[in-house]
Amino acid sequence: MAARVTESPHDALGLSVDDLLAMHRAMVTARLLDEAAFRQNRMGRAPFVVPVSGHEGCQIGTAWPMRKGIDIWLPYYRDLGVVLVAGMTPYEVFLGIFAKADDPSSGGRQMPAHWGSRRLGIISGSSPIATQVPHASGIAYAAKYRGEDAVVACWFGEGATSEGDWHEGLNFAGIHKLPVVFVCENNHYAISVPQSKQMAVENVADRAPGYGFPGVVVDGNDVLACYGAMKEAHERARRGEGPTLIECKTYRYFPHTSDDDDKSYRSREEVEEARTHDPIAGFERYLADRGILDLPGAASVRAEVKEQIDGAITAAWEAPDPEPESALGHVFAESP
Ligand SMILES: Cc1ncc(C[n+]2csc(CCOP(=O)(O)OP(=O)(O)O)c2C)c(N)n1
Ligand SMILES: [Mg+2]
Repeated sequence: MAARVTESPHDALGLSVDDLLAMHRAMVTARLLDEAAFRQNRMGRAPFVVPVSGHEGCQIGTAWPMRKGIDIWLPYYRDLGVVLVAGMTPYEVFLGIFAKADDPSSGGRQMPAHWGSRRLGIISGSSPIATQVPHASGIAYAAKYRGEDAVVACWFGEGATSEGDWHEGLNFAGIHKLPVVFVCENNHYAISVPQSKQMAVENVADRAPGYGFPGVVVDGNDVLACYGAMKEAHERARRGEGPTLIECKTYRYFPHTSDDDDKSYRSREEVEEARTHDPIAGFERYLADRGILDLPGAASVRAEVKEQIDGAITAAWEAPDPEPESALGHVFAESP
């Protein structure tokens, strides 16, 4: 019997081998940058870091269909992978971590991981959880009103969905059929609070029909599944059919931030079990099975990325600090 040629999931999604390799590199960059940032924290050089490890599949996958220079990004603090796809460089990330003058997010004046970039269309985040959600709906309303082609994407954790801002933002987006995609990175904890103490439903996505648009659940550790869900939601938004809520089930491997001790609320066994679903290892198996990237190939990607990150750390550490006079900038009204 002749062998049947089966189409790979990435073919069906219209992704080339170059796309897959670039996605893999972005995931590895997020992971290694995360680990390096944590080391800088333990060395006393980075006061505060927010880990991404475990979320790379859902972040790279959902960010990938976004069009640079056209679409608008509203990430939350954990979205290192999202901002890397948007075009932020490891050097810029470390400028923020070290609070340097050229940090694109705030010139070193906000906490790290409060991403913002005029150049990249990333809207500055505030610290209160879910405040980016009504912002996203408002920006999407403006885009629709002006007849622009922009799609707005807004990322948040499942804890954010307990906030009033979240419900108001989704309700408004549903009423006006806005071109916005809401992406929930459900890692089952809001710092120490487990999902069961935050909501009486199993899936955040189940709430979407209550606002009049579809909600989909995807395996957040499967970068291609996340890409596929976002691609469809992005196309739907562009067709004028309104919002989508995508819920990516995932897990964070490190504590909530460098200031958290996760041993107080989850067992080591639970974390180890979650690590067996590592999004990077899973994607590397997918690539190896199809002869796209073998083990030595993956190792050399890691080596190249590590070198790039080491260079970024050295350069960012040596970059100038902000002038003391700029400390109160953007705090009080300034005379022209
Ligand atoms: C309105 C508000 N309440 C509480 C906090 C403190 N806080 C910061 S992050 C966080 C957890 C959010 O969890 P989730 O949305 O699931 O995202 P995750 O950190 O798990 O990725 C909390 C409670 C805050 N920043 N804002
Ligand atoms: Mg969470």
